[in-house]
Amino acid sequence: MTLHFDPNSKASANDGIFGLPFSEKDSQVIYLPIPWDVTTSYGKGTHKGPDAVLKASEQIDFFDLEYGMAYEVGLHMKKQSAAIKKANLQLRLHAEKIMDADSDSIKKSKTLSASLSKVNEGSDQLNESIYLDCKKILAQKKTPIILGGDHSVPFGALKAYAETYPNLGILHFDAHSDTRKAYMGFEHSHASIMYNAMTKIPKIGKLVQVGIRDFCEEEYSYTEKHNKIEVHFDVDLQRRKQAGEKWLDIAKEIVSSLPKQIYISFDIDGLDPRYCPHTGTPVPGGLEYHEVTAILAEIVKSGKTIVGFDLVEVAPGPKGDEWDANVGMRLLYKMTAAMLASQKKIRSKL
Ligand SMILES: [Mn+2]
Repeated sequence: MTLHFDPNSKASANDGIFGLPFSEKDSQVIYLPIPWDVTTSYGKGTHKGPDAVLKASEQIDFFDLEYGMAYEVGLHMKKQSAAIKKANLQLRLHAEKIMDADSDSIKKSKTLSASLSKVNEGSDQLNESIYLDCKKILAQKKTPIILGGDHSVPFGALKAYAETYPNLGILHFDAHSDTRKAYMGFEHSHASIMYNAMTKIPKIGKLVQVGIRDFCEEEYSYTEKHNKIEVHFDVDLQRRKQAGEKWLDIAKEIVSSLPKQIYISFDIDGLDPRYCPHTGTPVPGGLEYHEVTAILAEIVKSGKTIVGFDLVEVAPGPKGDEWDANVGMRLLYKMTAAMLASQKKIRSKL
């Protein structure tokens, strides 16, 4: 393939993600930007994440010491859907009314109940459209990557991947357990993604959570009792490090608990909040960037395959502050590279 750009010079996001000129047809990896944060309860702005990551992506240096030149297989980001953007803004207004009310008044008020139904129906529609998009791309033997948006958006992708890869393992990086049955009446909120995945997608083989440090008692007992869920709580990981255990050994243990085929669902707030100060619900503690990349490298070395992933909850700071988006786009590129290396589509240097 002829590339009309110089990988050694600065890229421009006007050409495409990471400044790459690939069309969808010429690409192996298709990023789906989803500007959606309807049920985000605390910080808002993650619907602006995909744009911010795209803009920041012109800062990338393609050469990666661990994985070489990952871009060569073709990386392409689709255009954002205007319909999703519009639905997000409209449904947010309904969701805000619900968030301001208590559960009794929602039940009693017809307007509020109608608003809640609208939000739930809108979420179902989003899930269905992402599911169909992912199925289509997977059928072409390509890899759809969801770029959120809040953590409700990958549900359709999880379903499509679980149908494609039997006994799929989900590796979930997050500060939050995300296993609430429903959050404020929202059936598909960012706080329920893994509950929904494990109850509504029975084909998922296992869920391994890493960095978890914010959850309610109900979530704790749900994950403790569930025989397909394994949780590596942040406090336990920290304690083991403090006692002198090597992170590499911990990383190997995490990888060994996963099935052969792995989908990564990455909430940026799994990282220490200094990497993502503007994300919706930051929590102190969390993973170092290099602790994450060590886990990725261990997956590649283990011979297991990262079949796909998502990156969610990246939210840009005020104008001029590119830090959150910068970390997000580097993680996006790193995960893409590790995934392609694990699929043997590029040659790993590990
Ligand atoms: Mn989270």
